[in-house]
Amino acid sequence: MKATRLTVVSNRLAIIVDKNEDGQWQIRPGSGGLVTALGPVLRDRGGQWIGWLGSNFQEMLDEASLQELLEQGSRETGYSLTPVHLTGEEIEKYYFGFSNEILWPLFHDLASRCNFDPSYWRYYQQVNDKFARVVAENTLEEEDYVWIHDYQLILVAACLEEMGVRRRTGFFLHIPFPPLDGFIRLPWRFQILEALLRYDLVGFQTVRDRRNFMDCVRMLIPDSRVVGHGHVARCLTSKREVLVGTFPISIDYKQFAEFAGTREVQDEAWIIHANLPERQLILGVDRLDYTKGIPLRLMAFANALERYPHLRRKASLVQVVVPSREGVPEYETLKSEIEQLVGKINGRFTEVGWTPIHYIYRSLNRIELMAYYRTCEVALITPLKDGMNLVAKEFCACSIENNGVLILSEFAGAAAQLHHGALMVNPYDIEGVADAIHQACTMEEGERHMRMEKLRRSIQRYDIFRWVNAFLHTAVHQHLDEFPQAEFFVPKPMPAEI
Ligand code: GDG
Repeated sequence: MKATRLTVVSNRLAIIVDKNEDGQWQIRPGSGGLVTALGPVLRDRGGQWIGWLGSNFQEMLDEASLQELLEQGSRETGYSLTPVHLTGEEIEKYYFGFSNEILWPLFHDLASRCNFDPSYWRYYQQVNDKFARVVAENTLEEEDYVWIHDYQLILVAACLEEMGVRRRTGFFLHIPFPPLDGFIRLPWRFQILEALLRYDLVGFQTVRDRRNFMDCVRMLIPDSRVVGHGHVARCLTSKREVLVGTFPISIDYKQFAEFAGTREVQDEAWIIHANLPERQLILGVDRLDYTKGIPLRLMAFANALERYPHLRRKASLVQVVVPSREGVPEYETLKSEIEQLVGKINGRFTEVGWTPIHYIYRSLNRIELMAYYRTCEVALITPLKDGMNLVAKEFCACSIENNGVLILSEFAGAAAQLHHGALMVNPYDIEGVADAIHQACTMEEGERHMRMEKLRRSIQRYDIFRWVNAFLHTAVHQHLDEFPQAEFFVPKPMPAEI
């Protein structure tokens, strides 16, 4: 039977609720990789997005006002917004604890940063169960395809099954899946693996992630077998059969390329270059996170200025750091480390009329971000590990004159697709990255064009719609177009005891 509605479930809803300058509550679009990717997919499709609002709004807003804001959000986004309310303690232990102090570092191969606090697990189970109950209340077996996203919600299908609720479910992991010798350290390794095997389809960003997952299943789940090759394989266990696929996520290429060509972006781009004249601009854009490799990147830029003095006055790094997980001590330490490095490097190299690093610590609005993509000659994207990295793809989509150069870490998921046109680097190799910076800044126009054309063609071909269609086709033999537009429905309020 065909599914007639797509229900997306993720930790956060794709919107931010906060107060405007006049102290009035407002609703506005969120940011981050998941929102960029899934917004265009659900837009105007009458689907549903279930997620946490990002703060404890029940205590600040009455139910009717919140409902009104969500309905306004639904009208603006084109899909229904169904909130899951979390308590302060749940946010602390499920979100900051289990998700971000255990799964996030472990899955990014940084096990030494994990805090395996045993109390976190119970909250992870409790919140996943809460999400499952909201899913059960707001979906129907025949109508909905329930697509669950990312590491915070691995247990949802298992919770639904334990509640005796049958739904068609798929799971997509946006972050990497670690190799066996990393994963095996997780005290809850069997529970996590078995929970992933309760979905009908599990999707990963890259072949490497899927291979890591299969290795773990083979080693840790007795009597399991993997059958088939290609981008989707079947994983057979004594209890069930699960499809396991590779689906590299992408962006709405057309929207980025068109927006980059608009007058407003062009004007903003002109202002940036007019204020930083006669130099090449190298761009870094990252959420504040230790996986993004920002300190090593700054050291690589300093190394380039040291070893290639002709780059001085001729190149500046614009490093945008978007605040993330504020208040977490580890992230505060990282912020200080970055700021000290920026100060040190600028102190060492600045000359009259030239500052080597322009450091921006805030979220840019869409026009500003597009203008930086459009106008910067080089993008320097050097995560230590990344599920995909959409910034790399966005930069290329916005390089509409085909003259940008992409420097990309071998450890970003995007490397598998973009390695033909990008300058590939090992982010731990400071001199290697410095050499790539020099190569990018001195590259002939012909080579820039040739490389960027290749990159843009590939991203245009494998855009976000191709990603969603590949996933849905594997899951329910349907394309996105086959999910008919529907009227919004009003989600049921959560029962008070949840
Ligand atoms: C996770 C995985 C995977 C950035 N600065 C601003 C801003 N952004 C937007 C970008 C981009 C998104 O945030 C960042 O996406 P990434 O993919 O680079 O990274 P994560 O947020 O860590 O995403 C990642 C992704 O999920 C999708 O599967 O690729 O590997 O870690 O879209 O445009 N947006 C605005 N202002 C900014 O200053 N408005």
